[in-house]
Amino acid sequence: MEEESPLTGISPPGRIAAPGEGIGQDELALAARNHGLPLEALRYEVTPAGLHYVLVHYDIPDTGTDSTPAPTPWRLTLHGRLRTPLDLSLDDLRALPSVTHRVTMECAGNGRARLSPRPVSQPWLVEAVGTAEWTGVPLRAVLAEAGVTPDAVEAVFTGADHGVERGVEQDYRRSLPLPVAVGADVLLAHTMNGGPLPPQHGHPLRLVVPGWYGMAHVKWLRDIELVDTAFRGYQQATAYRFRQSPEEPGEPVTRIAPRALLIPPGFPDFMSRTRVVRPGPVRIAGRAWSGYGPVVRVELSTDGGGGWADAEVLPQGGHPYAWQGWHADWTAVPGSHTLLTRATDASGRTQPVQQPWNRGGFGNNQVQTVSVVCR
Ligand SMILES: Nc1nc2c(c(=O)[nH]1)N[C@H]1C(S)=C(S)[C@@H](COP(=O)(O)O)O[C@H]1N2
Ligand SMILES: [Mo]
Repeated sequence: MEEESPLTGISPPGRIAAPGEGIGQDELALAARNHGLPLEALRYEVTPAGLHYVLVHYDIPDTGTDSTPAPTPWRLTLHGRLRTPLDLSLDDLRALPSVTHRVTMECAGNGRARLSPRPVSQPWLVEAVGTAEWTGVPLRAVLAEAGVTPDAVEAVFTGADHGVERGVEQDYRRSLPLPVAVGADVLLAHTMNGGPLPPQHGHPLRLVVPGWYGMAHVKWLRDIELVDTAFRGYQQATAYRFRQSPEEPGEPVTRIAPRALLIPPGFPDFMSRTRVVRPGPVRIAGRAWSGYGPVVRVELSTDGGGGWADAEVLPQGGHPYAWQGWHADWTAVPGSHTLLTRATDASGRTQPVQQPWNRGGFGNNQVQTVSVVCR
């Protein structure tokens, strides 16, 4: 594995915004590159690929598209603690038996921009989510072919993208504990929603780790190394840890905390995004998901969190890693209203009304609030 070499003076250390400090040009530049799911697109059970949220740390690497071949043919290498290292082409992978999983993916930084004080990074509100049908080869089948040796403890996944982050030059690289990597549903995905992966979603191959936050789903996947000690790279040991202070090692970010989102009803005001609805019955619908099992309860508040009523939650319908639809009926009366929704999953995890603050702004599943004017 390549060394991560320190570099100074390029990107500032992780920073917390001062009280009242607005979104800066640096955050705006990230937000303009990395788009969220327009909330009205929650109407689609499977998100059309172009509406799925996008998060790219560095640049989209030149791995070609379906119609434009890459400058160098793409290969996937598997090496390290394996009996038989493998070097596979896309055709090799496409020739293997494939499966399809419908997976809701969410960025671990979703909700970050709502935190106070705000960790300065990609400033998501609540929209860093999408659901796609990923088709590919189960990773465990390829690992079985290569023969993992008994001393292997983790699999390290490397993307074709390269950049520098807080002074550390690196390829985007993340690991999974071996028991997770050989889980039945972890995929080497070459197909998204029935077509080739779009460039921004990892063309031609990405890892899909159902139930885990987005950072684990390594895009433009070119290398898998089986290692006998825990990987300590930047995206594992420095980033994606739950920490209150920069000194502590922190806990790793792994599975997706529960969240419900509602499709903002009525029509929006252009700048404030405040919704306008007419008096009378309004159906409120949305989606809810968790990386810890099915969502068993969704509640809606139409008075800013004073009272909560149960919504009807649709069953998972054979897709254990996809969001579930829900709906509730509301009778709107003239005036201003604040809608809130929260999900509870089968493990008993739910969403806080108050923010769960940490330095990286990870896993913030504080409830969504939507301002509505009825007129
Ligand atoms: N190689 C590589 N893989 C990556 C990233 C990246 O920057 N480079 N970003 C990760 C993060 S933080 C997220 S949230 C998801 C986003 O996947 P999407 O853009 O397909 O929605 O990809 C993950 N995989
Ligand atoms: Mo992310």
